[in-house]
Amino acid sequence: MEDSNQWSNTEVNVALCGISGSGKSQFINTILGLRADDPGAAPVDAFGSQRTTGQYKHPDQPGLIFWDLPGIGTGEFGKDNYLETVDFNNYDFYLIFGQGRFYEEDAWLVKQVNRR
Ligand SMILES: Nc1nc2c(ncn2[C@@H]2O[C@H](COP(=O)(O)OP(=O)(O)OP(=O)(O)O)[C@@H](O)[C@H]2O)c(=O)[nH]1
Ligand SMILES: [Mg+2]
Repeated sequence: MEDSNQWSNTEVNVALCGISGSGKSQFINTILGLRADDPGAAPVDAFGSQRTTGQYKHPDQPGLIFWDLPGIGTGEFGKDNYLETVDFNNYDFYLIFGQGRFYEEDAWLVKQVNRR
């Protein structure tokens, strides 16, 4: 019989993308059961924007890895340099976070994910 837990030995890389301030880092902390000021928590910021990608392993499923990407559309990361900067091709799943309205960046991200 096939081992029904086989999936848990497989590495799954989940990219969290979306505009700055949409709650990507906060979502990771919620999944990990951390508060923003706990050690190992993803930095959450009301005003600034994140510049680097963070890697967070699920505590119970180390093969499940969340990648906290910098926000798109901050001026620093626009459509021209975002994909290369965040290694957009290198993930298995993509979660697109939106905030308030459906922006041009959201539509563009959907298109990029569909292409892959
Ligand atoms: N009310 C509310 N505020 C939230 C929620 N998620 C995040 N925030 C707040 O929104 C702000 C930005 O959250 P972050 O998680 O840092 O957003 P981000 O998408 O990681 O932003 P960048 O790293 O700049 O791309 C913080 O002040 C959070 O406390 C939510 O679900 N509800
Ligand atoms: Mg962030």
